[in-house]
Parts: sequence; C-alpha cells; structure tokens
Amino acid sequence: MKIGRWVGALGVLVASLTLLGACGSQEGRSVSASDGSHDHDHSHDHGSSNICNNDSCRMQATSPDDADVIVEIEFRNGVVYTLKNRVSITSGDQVVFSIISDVDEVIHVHGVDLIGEVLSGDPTNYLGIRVDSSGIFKVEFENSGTFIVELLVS
Ligand SMILES: [Cu+2]
Repeated sequence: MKIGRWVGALGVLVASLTLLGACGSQEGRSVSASDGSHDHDHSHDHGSSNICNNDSCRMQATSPDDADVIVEIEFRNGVVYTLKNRVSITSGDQVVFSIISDVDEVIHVHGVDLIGEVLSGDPTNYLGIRVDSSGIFKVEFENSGTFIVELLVS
C-alpha cells in the first residue's frame, strides 16, 4: 500500500496533535427544518454524527479525478496518518479527502461545518468539499474527536 511508506515517519508527530482539542459544541449547530416535524428519522446510531441531517451540510462522494487538491488520510487503530498537518488551498478549489479507515467514522470540517460519512468497509472513501471563504479550517474525525488536518484557505 503506497501510503505505508510515509506512515511511520509521521505517526508520532500526528499522534501528538490529537490532543489539540476534540470536536466541541462551540459551533452553531443549525437545526434542520425536518426536526420540527418530530418524525424520528434518527436511524443512525453514530453518536455525534447527528450534527448534520440534511444534504446541505454533507460532503458528497467526489472522484479524485475532479480534485484540485487531494488530501490523503489513513486512520488505523485510532491514529491518523497524513502527509501534512496543514494543507494550503485556494478559495474555490475542489478538495477531495481520500480516506482509508479501519473504523466507521464521520469526518467534520469545522468552520464550514461539513461532515462526511467514512465507511471502514470501503477501500477508499472519496469525499469532496469546496471552501469559498478564507481562513483556517480544522478537520477532525468527529466520533473519536481525532485531529486530522487543517485547511489553510487563501
Ligand atoms: Cu468536529
């Protein structure tokens, strides 16, 4: 597996960053219109993944062929492996997270408050986002509160 080459070198560094803070409730969690109807569509049992229950806050499966920037992420035994802790992108870039995980998770981009479902059964999960505002956006695995990477958008 190609990711294996750099996995070892970055493991300790990345692991040390996981203490930087878990996903909090500091961000406004918009309540979707469907919540008002109390129709109990809470079919998932994914813990905090219920911050988002409509398509407007959900990342879409996106082909890496369409990406301006690909962020490769591997999540094994609770440890995140990435090439960089911070990825610089330009506003409007199509970013695709390429994620391999040994556990079902939810990736959460803070600031823009987008989430994407990561399935352990898939060889690779490709989830796309486009950020139109500048700033630094922290990306975490939501269920475990594990820091993944920061997006520096200029
Ligand atoms: Cu989060």
